[in-house]
Amino acid sequence: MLTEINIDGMIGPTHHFGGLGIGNLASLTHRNQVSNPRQAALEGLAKAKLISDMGIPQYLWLPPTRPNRQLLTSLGFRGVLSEQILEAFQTSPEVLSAAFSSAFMWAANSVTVTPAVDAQDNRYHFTPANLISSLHRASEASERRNQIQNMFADRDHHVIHAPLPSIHPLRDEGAANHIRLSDPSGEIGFNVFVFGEDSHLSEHSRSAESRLSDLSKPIFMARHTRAASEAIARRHGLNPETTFFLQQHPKAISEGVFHNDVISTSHEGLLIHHEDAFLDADEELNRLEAAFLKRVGKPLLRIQISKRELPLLDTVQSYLFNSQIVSPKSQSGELAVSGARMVIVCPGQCQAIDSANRVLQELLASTENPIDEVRYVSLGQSMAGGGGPACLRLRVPADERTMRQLPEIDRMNSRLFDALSSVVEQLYPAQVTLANFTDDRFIEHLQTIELSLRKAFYVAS
Ligand code: SUG
Repeated sequence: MLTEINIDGMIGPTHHFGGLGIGNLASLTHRNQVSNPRQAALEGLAKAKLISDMGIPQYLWLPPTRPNRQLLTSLGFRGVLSEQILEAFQTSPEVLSAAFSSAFMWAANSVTVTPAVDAQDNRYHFTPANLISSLHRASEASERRNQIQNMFADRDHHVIHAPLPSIHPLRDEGAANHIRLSDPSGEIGFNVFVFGEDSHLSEHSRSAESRLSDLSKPIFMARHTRAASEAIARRHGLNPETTFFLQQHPKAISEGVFHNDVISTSHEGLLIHHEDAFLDADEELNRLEAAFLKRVGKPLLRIQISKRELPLLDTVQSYLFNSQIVSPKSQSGELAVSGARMVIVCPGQCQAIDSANRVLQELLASTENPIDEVRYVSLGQSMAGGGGPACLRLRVPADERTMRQLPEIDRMNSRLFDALSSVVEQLYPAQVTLANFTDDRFIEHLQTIELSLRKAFYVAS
């Protein structure tokens, strides 16, 4: 029996609106607006606590150090830190924004993980996402690799790969574009990789005709390639019979669906996706359904939401598909007190947008799916950067051996929640724009916050 654990990236004190998210309409719209890191972090903690209170083991990753001085230096900004910052502010504000990025909070982009039961070598495999589509996220790869190595430290059981090579045809955005479906025990798994671009490793290997006929390109650069997904499936040693590759619909990318988890969601044997999520996917979806039926003995529950029910615009504005579907557990691992088999944790926006609200009410009313309850969470600050509940978390299907070695200190509980909330309330700034980063006192204060957060983990454990 595998246990789904969630790991959230704690939102950092430099959370701001840099407008750097490629194809991400919320990020582009909020560019340069005043952010509120305090509210952002409290909202993120409250969401993680809600999941933990439903009996789902919930872990947290601390924010990495900001500013990322190495990035400033590598791009040629010289002098002491304050000089580097000032020059970047005056000449390349996007670089300054990248060096202060809090985008690590969207942990769904951290890594692709597959459990031991899926692999030929019977080991866990982790590939930290290279995130090379954007400057502000690419340096997360090495930071994340360290965090994953520390958290999954059983070297005989957990293989932590290097991120894929940093070349354009191998763009990888991690678990946001990976779906693992399974039977209720989690032991029989099906890995579905979703890519935005059907790229070739070398432009030369494409025929001239295929290049000329490629008129279906989205208006935004697709952030994830087929070549990246295939490389991950290969290095993780996955069984081709239970591994699937789907292409994101270019139309959806053009309308602001920059990751698959903005247009499809899944949990165990349930897959909910929009009609426009995938391009020419019938054959691969049929293969998936047939493989699921054969191995699990029950059909995959696949629910397709039409664009009549939920237009693409409302899909992107409500982030309905970025909801987290969870199976609540009581302390003893049984069904939680509310009796709900599955709970869908949705962004508050889903309540306000009529079409999304109707889709949710229909899902709840239908007896054909196990979703019995909806919980709305307020994540205004994260949503303004294009990240809903599911973006903020990485799911790992953990086996008993993994559960035993996970560091207790990183696990969310009431004590840790109180300790971190208190640091955030007392020390996190409530208003941030790029100009704040040029203030030396602000930079010093960031160090105080970093130390206080670390201390909170130790005190609470
Ligand atoms: O990569 N936003 C992130 C949001 C990531 C959402 N994750 C998932 N869908 N899983 C991104 O676009 C905004 C940064 C800014 O506004 O400068 C940002 O990076």
